[in-house]
Amino acid sequence: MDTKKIIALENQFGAKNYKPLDVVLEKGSGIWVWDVEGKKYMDCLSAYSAVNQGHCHPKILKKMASQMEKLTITSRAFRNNQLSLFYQDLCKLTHSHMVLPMNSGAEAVETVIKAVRKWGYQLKNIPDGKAQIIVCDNNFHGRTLTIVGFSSEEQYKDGFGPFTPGFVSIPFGDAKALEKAITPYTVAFMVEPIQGEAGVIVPKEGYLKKIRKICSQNKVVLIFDEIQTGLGRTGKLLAEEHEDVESDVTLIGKALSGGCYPVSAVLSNEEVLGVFLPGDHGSTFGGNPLACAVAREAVKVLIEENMIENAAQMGAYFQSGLKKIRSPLIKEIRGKGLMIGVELKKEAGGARSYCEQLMEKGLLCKETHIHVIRFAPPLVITKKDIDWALERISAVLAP
Ligand code: IF1
Repeated sequence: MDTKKIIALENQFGAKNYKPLDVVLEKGSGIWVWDVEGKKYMDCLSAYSAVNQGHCHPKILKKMASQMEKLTITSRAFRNNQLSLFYQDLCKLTHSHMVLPMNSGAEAVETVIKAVRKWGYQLKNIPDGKAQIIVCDNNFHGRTLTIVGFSSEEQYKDGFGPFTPGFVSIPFGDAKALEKAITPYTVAFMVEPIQGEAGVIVPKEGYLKKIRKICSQNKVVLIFDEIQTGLGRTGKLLAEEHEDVESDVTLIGKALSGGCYPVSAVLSNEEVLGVFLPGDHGSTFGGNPLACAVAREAVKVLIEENMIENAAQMGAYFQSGLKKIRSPLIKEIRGKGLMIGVELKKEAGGARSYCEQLMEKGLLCKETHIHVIRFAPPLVITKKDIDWALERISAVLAP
């Protein structure tokens, strides 16, 4: 089937909750993907950072295939021999004390919300039903009802209420606002170290340190949602390392499986995840041996193949190249490592049409928040690849 027919079929039977670029992909390797007509593209989105290790990484695939032939799922009614090793690997790597495995990012977020509420009732003696969690304006933490309920994006909520109470939202990057918002009922502050969906918003240096201090002083659990920023994307294993800060709980997902499988995890100190008792929480697929084996290999590859250092170096190179483009359309270039946003001026008329033009030239990327083009290629990208990308980006933005 050709591109047109496939799109028609999709439009006939599929729910319309997305408006993808009209490219139909069928193959991928490293930073490259191919459409059904055989046209080759550079992937500068990485499935929203789910394939940091590059498409179809041979070592991850090999591990997945071999585990698949042995055992794929046990449920948590029984133990499996991969889960404990997954725990051990993640704890060693991130200095966490306890791990809870889930599947999607949103599930990891839901999990931590339950955990910190229970923590607040048990360890902070908050009266039943009063626990409050502070989040940030323009956050993105997923699509479940509880999560969209504390989104500041009207479309994410419109028509889907009623929502879960118990959330307060403050401006991102404003430590004083956090101090002011804390009450005796506050159990946690949840924040992305760099806001992704909001348009790659990097807070001022020192913000993470300040919020760490405020949370500690007020006995508030600090939760970093590193589902997008984590696992090398910003040039560190976790973005919190840029400011040498340790959260109480960190959420990871997406690239945790190298894009092969949905795997997420709540990484925590002993106190927070320690509140869960048998029966309090769970998931049929969470912690299954296939997920654990794939995730262990995906993390191993990230480290052994120096992808994190490469993200730091290539990110700096990509950003400096973008800054050399003399375009009247560009308002600002920002980001960390290979999480890069190019904000266009209003006169440019929105980022979407530039993404479409880049697609024509063989480069796939996606607009976020109308005016921002996001560039987030797999972390295996080289200088030569970036030069190739910059040529096309400059042809589109500075014709
Ligand atoms: C979609 C954006 C990215 C996330 C953070 C939790 C989750 C996400 C920081 C939930 C998910 C996604 C989901 C995807 C688009 C997307 C996204 F454009 F919305 F902003 F990545 F940049 N925390 N992000 O970024 O994880 O449940 O999806 O596994 O289509 O909604 P999930």
